[in-house]
Amino acid sequence: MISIDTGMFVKSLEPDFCGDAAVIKKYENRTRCFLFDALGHGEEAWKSAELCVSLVNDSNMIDFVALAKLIHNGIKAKRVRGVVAGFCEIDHSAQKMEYLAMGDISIRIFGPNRTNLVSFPGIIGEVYRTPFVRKTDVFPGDIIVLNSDGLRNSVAENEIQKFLSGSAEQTARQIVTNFRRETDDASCIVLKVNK
Ligand SMILES: [Mn+2]
Repeated sequence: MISIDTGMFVKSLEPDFCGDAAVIKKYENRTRCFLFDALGHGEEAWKSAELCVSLVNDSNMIDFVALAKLIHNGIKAKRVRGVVAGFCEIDHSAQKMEYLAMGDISIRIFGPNRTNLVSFPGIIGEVYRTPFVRKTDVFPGDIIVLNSDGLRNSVAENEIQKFLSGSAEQTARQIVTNFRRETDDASCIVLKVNK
């Protein structure tokens, strides 16, 4: 049975409104996380991000395809901006992760089993085709990092390695602080898999 140390850090470009949002939910035997980046930044992007967070909070343990569709419909109904998003769920006893990402959200696994996970093309609320959930095994030592495009996409592996020690909270904060572009909101979720 694994345990998960979780951390997140979100840094908005403008003081009052952030168009990126991160949610982590812990259950007895599962950890779920959700990262959203609404198009652009500022108040209009913030409205979309807020809607996504409230939909996640209102829908306990909903499957990810249904959640993506729910958010797609919610955005269209409220006529707010589209979002890109990444969702992960780790089953602690099965040591498996399910994930779904749409658009420019990066999900990577660092550690001995270094992998870039695949995102579906599209924008939830705008250019939407039904995605599906993918699965992967997770192992103690894995560090799962989700981030928005507010971080430089050139973030090199050896550069990021320097920030992977310490708690998940510290890692998330350091990744955002060191790699944010400063032209967009920036966000990062870190899940550290422990024995
Ligand atoms: Mn962005």
